[in-house]
Amino acid sequence: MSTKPAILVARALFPSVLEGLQTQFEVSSNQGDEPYAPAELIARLQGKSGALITGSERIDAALLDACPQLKAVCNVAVGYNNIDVPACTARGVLATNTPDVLTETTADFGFALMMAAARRMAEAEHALRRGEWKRWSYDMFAGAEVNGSTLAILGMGRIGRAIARRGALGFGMQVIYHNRSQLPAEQEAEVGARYVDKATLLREADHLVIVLPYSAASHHTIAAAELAQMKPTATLTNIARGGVVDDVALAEALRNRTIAAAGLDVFEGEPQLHAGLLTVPNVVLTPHIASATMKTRLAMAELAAANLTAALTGGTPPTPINPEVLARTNLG
Ligand code: 8YV
Repeated sequence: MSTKPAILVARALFPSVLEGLQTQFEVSSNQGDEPYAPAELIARLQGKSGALITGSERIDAALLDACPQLKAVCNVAVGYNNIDVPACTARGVLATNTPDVLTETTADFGFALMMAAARRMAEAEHALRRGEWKRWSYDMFAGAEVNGSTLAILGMGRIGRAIARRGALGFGMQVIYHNRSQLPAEQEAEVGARYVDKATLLREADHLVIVLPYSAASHHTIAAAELAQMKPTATLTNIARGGVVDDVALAEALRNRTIAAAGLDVFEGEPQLHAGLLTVPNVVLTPHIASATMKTRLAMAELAAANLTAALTGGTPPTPINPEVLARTNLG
């Protein structure tokens, strides 16, 4: 019988990363395309010391109680609203995520999505595919100006700041932001970012980009009342989490032209989408791919594997979410 600790890899993984884990652990891995349903995840985790998971696998108190031998859950994602961190900490389970390695790639995508919404790229392409391009006109798919406009960022963490740099330094945008706390002066100075309250952010935004972590506190931070405060020419881009925006209210605001357009990579209840979003023309929709380049996805998987390996072999996990667990226990 193997003396290696047993781990579960919840989704099909890069072979190189899987092979690395197999040198240290007895690895069970999901070979299929489908994520495990919650009950199957619990069944598969029986006897496992660790798990390499994605943002789609929910780790809650009930799962942790059903898998008492679990020592570490390692997310291949920077966001970790799928993990009940206090429940992990209370049970001495280490949780880790993958910050930094995806920052620039995700910011690239957020900026591209904002530009696509502002310049009506998806709407224009769909019309072209339908054979509707017959002649030129001054206002044909005329969109909103990006260069020199006001970029409003909700959630000024690493990704928010990377988007701010793109806007300020590359496109001459004025950057305003709202965040739990104001940035240090030198970070604000880098892009000339101005801290404002939420009402000012909404009122002054030409392009609102949402990069806020999801939690009960940020649920529906943008709903009908907030959308009503925005300019009718403004765009909204969400690369954070679906629940931060009320998708029903957003679909309504797009239909009524309360705002001009939206770019959405994340949705409430994804992979299902609110039907209203599928029928309005002025929205660009992508399936949660802001971090999806092979280089970045590999870096995320490698970082998660490094966290898991360190956690179960007495090392120092590089990016723990609840490092207090390490101080209390000898996980190895
Ligand atoms: C992941 C993400 O691809 O890092 C995050 O928080 O949203 C994405 O980069 C997704 O969560 C799957 O793990």
